[in-house]
Amino acid sequence: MKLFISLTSPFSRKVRIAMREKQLEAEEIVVNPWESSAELLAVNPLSQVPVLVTTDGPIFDSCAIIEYLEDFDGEINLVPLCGSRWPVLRWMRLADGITEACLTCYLENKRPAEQRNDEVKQRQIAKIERALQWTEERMPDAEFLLNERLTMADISLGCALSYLNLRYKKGWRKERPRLARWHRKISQRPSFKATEPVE
Ligand SMILES: N[C@@H](CCC(=O)N[C@@H](CS)C(=O)NCC(=O)O)C(=O)O
Repeated sequence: MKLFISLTSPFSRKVRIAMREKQLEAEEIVVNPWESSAELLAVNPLSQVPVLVTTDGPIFDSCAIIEYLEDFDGEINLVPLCGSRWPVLRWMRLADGITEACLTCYLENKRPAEQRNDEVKQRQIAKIERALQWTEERMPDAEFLLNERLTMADISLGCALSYLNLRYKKGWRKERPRLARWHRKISQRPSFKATEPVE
């Protein structure tokens, strides 16, 4: 399998960590999705990463790729089929929502000053702040968010928080000690260490 990624993309990182945790291998191809190279467009007309190229064709969108991988290898399961399935999916979507809001702010900040829309930015910041508060209030003392083992809930939230470290100027750690402690710990896993965002 081939995995098209960018080294700062939090969505790519979710898949890279999941593959390492599942002990699955893929050749990682680093691209800049904003450049829309012919190589990337050949596998994803949306010009986005991640894309997993499989014998079933290219699969894009990190959540669809995770589903594919769960189907491909059910041995190390990261999205349970029953039990905590819905809580895992809720955490996954919450974490992706934080990431999407932060990405929107980042893109807004990259526009020329006279074109930036402060209303758009403030709305995204409010989402991030509310979601972080929601999370802080629900952080367990345990190593993992659900069950006694790693799930996509942990991977998605860990990637979202690392992305905030990279792009969210306001910072988030000071007022959320439980979340900061949990993030420090999960970031020690080899799969997280091997995929830290690189500019
Ligand atoms: N929902 C998609 C989002 C993927 C995404 O937004 N990727 C960004 C990089 S972090 C990208 O490729 N952006 C380029 C573009 O949207 O043109 C997923 O979960 O994979």
